[in-house]
Amino acid sequence: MGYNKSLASRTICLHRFRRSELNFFNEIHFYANFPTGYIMFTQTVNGIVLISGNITGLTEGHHGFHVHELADTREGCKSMGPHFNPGLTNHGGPADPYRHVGDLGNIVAGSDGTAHIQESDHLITLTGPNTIVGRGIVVHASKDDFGRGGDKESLKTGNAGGRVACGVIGWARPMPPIPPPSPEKPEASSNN
Ligand SMILES: [Cu+2]
Ligand SMILES: [Zn+2]
Repeated sequence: MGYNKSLASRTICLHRFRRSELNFFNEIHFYANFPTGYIMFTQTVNGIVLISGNITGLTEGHHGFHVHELADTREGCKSMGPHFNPGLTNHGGPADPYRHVGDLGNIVAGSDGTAHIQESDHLITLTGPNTIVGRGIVVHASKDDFGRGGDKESLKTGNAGGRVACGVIGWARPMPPIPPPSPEKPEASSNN
């Protein structure tokens, strides 16, 4: 990973993804593959934020990937509120001229259920009014249609479906990306 050379400051965020709504039965049923991983956000000197990490335990295919307004996990990922949208615009894709600040598009999991994330964004920041620190990062069940779905919900959420994993965005020391914990042993980290 070559991002250290472009670090503006010690501004890496670290996330722990976690299945949002567990009950006893689906906990057992999906035990070996609930979504887990870390995402690092690194702000560079030119303001671009690099996004890197791996998330395992997903279903194959596209998953909407957004910064949501709140870091509130009292009701799992549900209480993280809507997409982070300080400009009060419609939902869009990451490359669209009008979009929510939190609209980071889709991540794509392969047949092994792992999404390798290595991208950048020009709108989110780790400082100032568009800061994502203290907010939530959410992975959805379905593909984000970038507001092109032709219905009201598309302009709000991209019809990305349920929230399958989320994490609180907070400060972390600069460090190389941490390999996600083995999905075979989720009980070691499921009690905090
Ligand atoms: Cu979302
Ligand atoms: Zn959005």
